[in-house]
Amino acid sequence: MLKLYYSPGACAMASHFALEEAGADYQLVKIDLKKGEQKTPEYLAINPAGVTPALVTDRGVLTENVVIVGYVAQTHPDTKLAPNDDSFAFGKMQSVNAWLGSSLHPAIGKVLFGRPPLEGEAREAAVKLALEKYDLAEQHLLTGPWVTGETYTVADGYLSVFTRWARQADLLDKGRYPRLNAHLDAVQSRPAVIRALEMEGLQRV
Ligand SMILES: N[C@@H](CCC(=O)N[C@@H](CS)C(=O)NCC(=O)O)C(=O)O
Repeated sequence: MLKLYYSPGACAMASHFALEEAGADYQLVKIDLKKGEQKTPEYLAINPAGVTPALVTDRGVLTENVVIVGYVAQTHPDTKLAPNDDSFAFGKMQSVNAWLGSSLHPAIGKVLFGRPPLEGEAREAAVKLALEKYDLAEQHLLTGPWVTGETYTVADGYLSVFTRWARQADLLDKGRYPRLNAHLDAVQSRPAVIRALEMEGLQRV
C-alpha cells in the first residue's frame, strides 16, 4: 500500500488530492512541521531533504509533488488524471506542474512562510513578485476551465494549493484574478478534494 507523508494544509495537499482523485489505496502519515518532525532521523531516513511530501511505494520513496502527482496519474490510468497516452500533452501538463513547484511555490512561500518573517519593504517586494506570478497563471495557465482544457488533471489540484494559500492571505483579489478564483472554487467543489481536506482537518476557503 502507498504511504503519503504530509503536513496539513501544506504543499503535500497536491499529492493528497491526486491520490484521493485516483481512488488509490494509500495511508496518510502526518508530519507536524511546527514541531520539527520533518527533521527527525526517522523522517530524514525517508526523505533526506527534510520536507513533505514523500510517497512510499513498493519500489521505494518518491519525493517532489511534481513527480508524485505524475506517478499517481500514470499508475491509475483509468481515472484519466493526466493525458497518459499522449507524451507531448503529458509534457505540457508537467511543464505547468514544474513551474508551480519551482516558481510559484517559492514566491508565495517566501511571502507566507519566510524565516524570519518578511516585514516592510522586503515583504512588499516579495508580495509584488508573487502576485506577478499569479498574473501569469491568470493569463496563461488555464486553457479551459481546467489547466489542460476540458479535463481535470493533477495539475489542477496542484495549482489550487497555491491559490488557496493566496486566498487565505487575502491576496487572491477577485477583480485581478477572476479565473483563478473560479478555478479554486471548482477544485474545492470536487468530492475527492472535499474528502482530502476533511482528512487533513481543513475546510474549504
Ligand atoms: N519542491 C518540494 C517542496 C517541498 C516543501 O518545501 N515542503 C514544505 C511544506 S510546503 C516543507 O515540508 N517544509 C518544511 C521545512 O522546510 O522545514 C515539493 O513540491 O515537494
